[in-house]
Amino acid sequence: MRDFLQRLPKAELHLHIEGTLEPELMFRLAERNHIALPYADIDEVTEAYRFRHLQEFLDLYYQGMDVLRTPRDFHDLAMDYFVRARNEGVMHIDMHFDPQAHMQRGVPLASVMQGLLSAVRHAERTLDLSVGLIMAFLRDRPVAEAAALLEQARDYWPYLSAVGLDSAERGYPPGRFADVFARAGELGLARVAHAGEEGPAAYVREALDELGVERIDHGVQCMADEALVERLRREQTVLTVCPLSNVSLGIYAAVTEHPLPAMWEAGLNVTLSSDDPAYFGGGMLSNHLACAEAFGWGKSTFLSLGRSAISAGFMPEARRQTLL
Ligand code: ES4
Ligand code: ZN
Repeated sequence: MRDFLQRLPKAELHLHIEGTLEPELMFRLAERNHIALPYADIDEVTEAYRFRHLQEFLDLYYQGMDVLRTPRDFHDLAMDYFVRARNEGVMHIDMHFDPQAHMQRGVPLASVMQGLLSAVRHAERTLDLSVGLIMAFLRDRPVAEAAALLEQARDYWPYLSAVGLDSAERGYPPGRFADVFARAGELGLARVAHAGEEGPAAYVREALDELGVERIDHGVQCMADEALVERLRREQTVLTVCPLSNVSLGIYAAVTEHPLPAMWEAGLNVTLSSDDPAYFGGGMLSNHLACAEAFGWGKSTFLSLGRSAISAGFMPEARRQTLL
C-alpha cells in the first residue's frame, strides 16, 4: 500500500508554505540571519509542537516564520518542500502563503514574492511539479489591511491563482471579507477560504454565500448540519481535508475518530492535504497512510480522491490532462 500511495499521482490543494518550515531549516536560517531562537535544539522544538487547539499552533507558527527574512529564505523554504513533496508523488501544489504575517514584522511583500516565485519557476523547470499560488488574508487582522494588501499586490496579480482566508477562525466570521473577495473576483482570481475547521458549520455556508468561494479548506464541521451536507454534495464543492492537522489541533482525538469516512459515504467531494506538514507530523504520504490504516480504504478510494484533487487544482488544462 505504501508503494502504491507514494506512486499515486497526487495534487495537494491545501498547503501553507510557511507550515513546511522543518526545525532543521529553522535552525539553519536562524544562524544565517543571526536570529536567536527560543529553542536550544531540535528536540525542544518537537517537544513544543503539542497543540491543544488552533491558537496554540498559530502562536508557534507565526513565531517560527520569523527566521524568514530575505528572498533567498523564501526560495529555500519553498524548494525544500517541493523536493520532499515530489518524492512523495505530489505532482501539483496549490500553495497558500501569508503576506501579512511577514509584512507585519517588516519583511517587504516584494521579498516574499521574489523568493516564492523564483522557487515556483525552478520547481516547474526541474521537478515536473506545477504550483498554484493562493494569497491568503489573515481573518484575525483588520479587513482594511486585507483590502490594502490586495491592491499592493497589483504587480503579482498575474502570478496568483486565488485568494484565501486563514488564521484564527472562531469569532472571525468570513462574511466580514465579502468586499475584499468581491474585488478579487473582479480581478479574475479564484477564491477559497478556511471554514468549519474549528468554527461552526454556519461559517461554511457564509463563505459560500458571501465570499463566493469555489473550495472550502477543511469544512469538516459541515457534518453537524444535514442541510449543508446535502448542499455541498449537490454542488460537489471541493473540501480540502487534512486529517493529521485536525488530530494535531485536537479537533478529533485520533484519525480513527475523523469524519472523513462519513464525508466520503455522504458523497462529498473530499480531497486530502497536509496543511502544515512540519507542524502536524507529516506530509501527503503520511496523511494517506494514516487514512489507509485508520479507515481501511483500498486503492480505488485513493485513486478517486487523487483524481478529485487533480480535477480541482489551479493548473493549466494541458497539465491536468497529463496527470489525469
Ligand atoms: C492554518 Cl491549520 C490552519 N488553520 C488556519 N489557518 C492556518 N494557517 C496556517 N495553518
Ligand atoms: Zn490550512
